[in-house]
Amino acid sequence: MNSHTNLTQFIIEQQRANSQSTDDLSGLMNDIASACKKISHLVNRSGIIGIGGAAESENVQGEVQKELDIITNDVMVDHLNWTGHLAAMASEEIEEIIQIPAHLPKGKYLISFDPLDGSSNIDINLSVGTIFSILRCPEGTTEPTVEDFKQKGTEQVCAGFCVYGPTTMMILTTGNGVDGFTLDHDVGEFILTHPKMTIPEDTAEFAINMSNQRFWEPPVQRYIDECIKGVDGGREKNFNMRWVASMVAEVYRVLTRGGVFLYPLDNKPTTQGGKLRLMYEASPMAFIVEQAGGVCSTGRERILDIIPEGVHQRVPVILGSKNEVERIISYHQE
Ligand code: AHM
Ligand code: MG
Repeated sequence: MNSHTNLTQFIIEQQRANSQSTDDLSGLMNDIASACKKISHLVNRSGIIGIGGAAESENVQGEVQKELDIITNDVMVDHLNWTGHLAAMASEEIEEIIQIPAHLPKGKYLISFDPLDGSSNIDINLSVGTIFSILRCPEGTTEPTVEDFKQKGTEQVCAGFCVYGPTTMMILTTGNGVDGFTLDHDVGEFILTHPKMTIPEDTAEFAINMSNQRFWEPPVQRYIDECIKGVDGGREKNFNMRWVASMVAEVYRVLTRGGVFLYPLDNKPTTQGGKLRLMYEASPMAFIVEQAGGVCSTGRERILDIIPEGVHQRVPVILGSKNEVERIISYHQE
């Protein structure tokens, strides 16, 4: 492949190389790419067309929605519900499963998505993104329920995210490595610019919301304390810190230059089990991170091995460069 391979060509070539892959999955990935192009356009023009503010509603998590949370959710639904590739959808913004309207054909896949992750960053012009995870709908199921979505992350057939930053980028995996595409706005195509992305095994950069420090558990307290002390605290190097408060931007950074990203369990939302959502944040990111050679864990178990309890379930997330994440896991085991 040359550097001008576009996403459609890439998907078709992957499908030809993989007997498991089908026209349906290729079609669905193209539908998602179309939705993300539309969202990129809306995010870019949100200030001009006056859709960058808060909405007068809360989502299922009780979080205040932004106008763009609602609009981008509608874009995803409108692009995905009529093409015949999906049996049902789940969105961060909607409490119930989203069914395919009865008059439209149904397909063999289920999708979970966060239409606009990091939307608290919209009004300060920082990166936001769309995250998605695709599962097979159990065979013979014509009316999917929440139960059909409760599959381990290892069952994902495709996961990806689009980050709307200085450039719009789509990052994808179908279990055959991780590839990155840049949106060429002039021609409206995603171009393969970052083939076979890999996460360096070592890093000297961590990302965590330090304002939660007093709420963390001892293993995370210990790890971050050691990073901050650097060579003066027993580590062989000094560490740098980043926190964008936008998971898509953080995972993209980890994919390009390594690092660890933590949104750990803390004693603030212990009853919720963490902040980030399993099905449409942690699980797709875990698939991508593992496919790029990294590790993704709650500290106590591999994210991809969790059997979901519900579509909006929250989990602690620790992901990134292998050797650092394994160190954090070992602190949880001591
Ligand atoms: P959201 O889906 O409501 O945008 O929340 C998820 C985001 C993540 O992108 C990010 O890692 C985290 O929330 C930031 O949280 P905090 O503001 O507590 O630092
Ligand atoms: Mg989110």
